[in-house]
Amino acid sequence: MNNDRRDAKDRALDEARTDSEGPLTTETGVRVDDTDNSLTAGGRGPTLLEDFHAREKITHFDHERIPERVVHARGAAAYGSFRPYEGLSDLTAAHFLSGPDVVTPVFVRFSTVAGSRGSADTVRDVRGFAVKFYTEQGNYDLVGNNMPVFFIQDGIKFPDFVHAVKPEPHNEIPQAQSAHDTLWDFAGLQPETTHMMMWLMSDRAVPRSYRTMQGFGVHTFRFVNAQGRGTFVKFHWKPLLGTHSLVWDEAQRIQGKDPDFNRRDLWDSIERGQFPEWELGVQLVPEEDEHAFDFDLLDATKIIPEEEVPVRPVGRLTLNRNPDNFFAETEQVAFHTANVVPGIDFTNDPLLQARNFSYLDTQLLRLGGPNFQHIPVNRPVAPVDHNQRDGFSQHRVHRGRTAYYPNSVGGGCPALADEGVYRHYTEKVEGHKVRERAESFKDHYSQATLFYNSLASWEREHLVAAFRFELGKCEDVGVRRRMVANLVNVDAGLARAVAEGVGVEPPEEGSARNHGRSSPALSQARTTFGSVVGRQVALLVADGVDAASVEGLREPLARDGAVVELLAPADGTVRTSDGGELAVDRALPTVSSVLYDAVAVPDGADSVAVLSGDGLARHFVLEAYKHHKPVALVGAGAELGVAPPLPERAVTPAQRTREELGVVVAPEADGTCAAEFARLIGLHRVWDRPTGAIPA
Ligand code: HDE
Repeated sequence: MNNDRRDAKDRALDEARTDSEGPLTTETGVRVDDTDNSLTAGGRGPTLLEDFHAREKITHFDHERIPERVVHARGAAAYGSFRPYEGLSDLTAAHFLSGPDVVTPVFVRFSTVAGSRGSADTVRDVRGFAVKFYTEQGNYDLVGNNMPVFFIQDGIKFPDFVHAVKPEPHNEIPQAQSAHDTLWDFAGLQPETTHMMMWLMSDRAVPRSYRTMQGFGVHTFRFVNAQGRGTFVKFHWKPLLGTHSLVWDEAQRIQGKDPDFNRRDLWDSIERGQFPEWELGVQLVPEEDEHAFDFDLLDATKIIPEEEVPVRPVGRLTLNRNPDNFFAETEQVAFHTANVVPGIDFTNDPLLQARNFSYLDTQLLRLGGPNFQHIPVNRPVAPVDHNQRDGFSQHRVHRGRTAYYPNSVGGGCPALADEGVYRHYTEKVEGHKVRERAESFKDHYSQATLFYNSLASWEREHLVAAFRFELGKCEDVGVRRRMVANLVNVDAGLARAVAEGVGVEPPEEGSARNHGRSSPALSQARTTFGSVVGRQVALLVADGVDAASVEGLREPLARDGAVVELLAPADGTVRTSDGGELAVDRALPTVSSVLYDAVAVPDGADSVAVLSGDGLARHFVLEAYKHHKPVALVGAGAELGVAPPLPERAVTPAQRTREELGVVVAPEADGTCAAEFARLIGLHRVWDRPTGAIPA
C-alpha cells in the first residue's frame, strides 16, 4: 500500500502482522521436515503419543472455532478513516470532531442480524453498521444499524425478540429468514415492534450493497462540550452513492448464486480503489427541548423527522483498506456501546442502557476472557495504563511491583489523569424504583404510519408484497390474523391489501386513523442518483460480435467507474465480425443476471443468432428485465429471441416508448446510446416498468 495512506492504526498492526516465509516449525519454533506422516511404531503400526508435532497440529485445529456472535454473526469489515468537515468544539469535547485536520483511523463492520456466520448476505434483515474510531482519546464505538429505529423499547425484551426471529428451536429452521411463525407471533403480540416491522418489510432490508446503505446510531446520544453543556444528538451515515436496494425476488436468487454478494462487493470495490464513502450527519436537540416532541427522545422506536430537525453534515468516512485476515480482524473485533470518548455520553434510553451491559458481557464469552482488548484489531492507538492484571491470554508483560492505586512503591504510577479525561454528563436523576413503561412510550403506530405515508408508490408495492410473502409463510392463521389486525392501526388500506394476499378476512377499522403526515426524506426515491461507479454491467457476446459496438458501450462506462464484463457461452475469447478477438471475462454458466446491475446485447448478427439459441443468455436478459434493470439492445441485439419479446408486448397499451421502460434500443453504440444507458444505470432501477407478467 501507498505509504502516505498508512495511519496510526495501520502502523500499530505491523507488530502483529505475520508473513509466511518458512521453514515450517512447531508453535515453539522447532523445525519440522515432515507434516504428512504421523510418528508410528513401524510403517503400519499405531501412532505414538509422543508425536508432539501431530498432537499440537490436531489440537490447535480442534480449537480453531470460537462462539459466533449471538446476533450479527455474519459480517464483513474494512479499515478507513474519518475526517470532520469543521470543528464541533462548541458542541462536544470529542477530539476526533475538533476540526478537519484530525483524521481518525476506523474499522467498520457490516452485518446481518439473524443468520449464522455462514448464512447468505442478501436475506431480508436489518444490517449492522458498527464503526470503531481509534481516536487519540481512546476508542469510540458507534454501533448502529441501517434502519433508524428498533424492534423494542427496553433491552429486557431483546432475548425475547431474538429468540422469536432466530430459527425455530425444535428444528433450527428457517436459517436467516424472518418469514416464519415465531417472529410474526411475537410482532403481532408486541405492538411496539410495528414501526420497525414496516422498515423490515421495506426495501431497506435488502440493500444492493453495503456501499449503498444508510447507517443510524438509532438512540439519542448526548454531546457534551468542555464546559459540560449537553446537546441531544442522533447520528446518521449517508452513503455518497445513494441508498439503493435489491428486488426481493432477486435477493432470494442471489442467496444461491453468490451468498457472499455484499461481502464481495465491499472487498472488490476497495481493491479496485473505488473507496466506499459516507457522510456523517447529526440531528441536534438542545437539552431544554427534551420534551418538545410528540414522542419521547428516549424511545428507540422513534425517529426525529428530518423535516423537524435537519441533519447537519459534519464529516466523511472513507473505507480504503481490506483486512489482512478475516478471523483475526473481522471476527475478533469487539464493539461495545460503552466505548465512548470525552464529549460523547449516553442518555437514559432503556435500550441503550441494556446494551451498555450486554456488549462487554458477550465479548467475555466470545473472546474467552477479559483481555480481548489486547487483540490487535481492538487495541486503541491511545496509550493504555491501568492496574488491571492477569486473566486468560494476558498479552502484556507488566513490569514493577505494584498493581494498585494509590501506591508509593511504584512511584504513584499510573497517576490519575488531570486533563482530557472522561467526565460523565451531570444529569439530575430522581424517581421511585418501578418496573413500568413510561406513558410517553405508548404510541406505537403514529410513526409507522408516517413511514408508510412517506414511501413512493413502488416502495409501498414492495412493502405490501413483503408483508404478504412473510405472513404467507406463517402456518398459523391466528398469527396472520393478529398481525393484520395490528396493521390496521397503521393504515386500513395497507391492512386490507395484506389481508387479501394472505387469505384472512379484511380487518375492521383500527383504533387509529391515518393521520396523513409524511416525512419525505424517508423515501429512497429521494436519495442520490446518477453515479455508475461500481455498477456491474454485463455485455452478452458470442462469436461474430461487432467489436465497435462492444467498445462503444464498454469504454465510456468503464471510464465513469462501472465494472463492465463480457459474458459469452464459453470462457476464453470470442471472434469479432471483423476477424479480431475479444477476451471473455466470464462464461455465462458461471454467472447470473442477478449479479449485475444492467445488461446489454451488442450488435453482430452471428453473435445474436448464437445467443438467441442459448437459454441462459435469453433468461439473463429476461430476468434482468424482470428485476427492473436497464437493458441496451444494439443493432442486431434487438433481435435477441427473448420470449415474450421485450417491452412492447409486456406492457399495457399505455403506449410507452422503450426508453420509458428503461430499454435502450439503438442502431449502433454511439455516444447517445452509451449516455442513455449510463443515465438509466445511474437511476439504479426502472421502478415504473411493469414486470408482473414476465415469467423469468
Ligand atoms: Fe446489538 N448486540 N444489541 N444492537 N448489535 C450485538 O454484541 C444487544 C441493538 C448491533 O459487528 C452483540 O459483539 C442488546 C441496537 C450491531 O461486531 C450483543 C440489544 C442496535 C452489532 C448485542 C441490542 C444494535 C451488535 C452480539 C438491545 C443498533 C454487531 C455480538 C438492548 C443501534 C457488532 C456482540 C459487530 C451486536 C446486544 C440492540 C447493533 C449480544 C442486548 C438497537 C451492529 O452484545
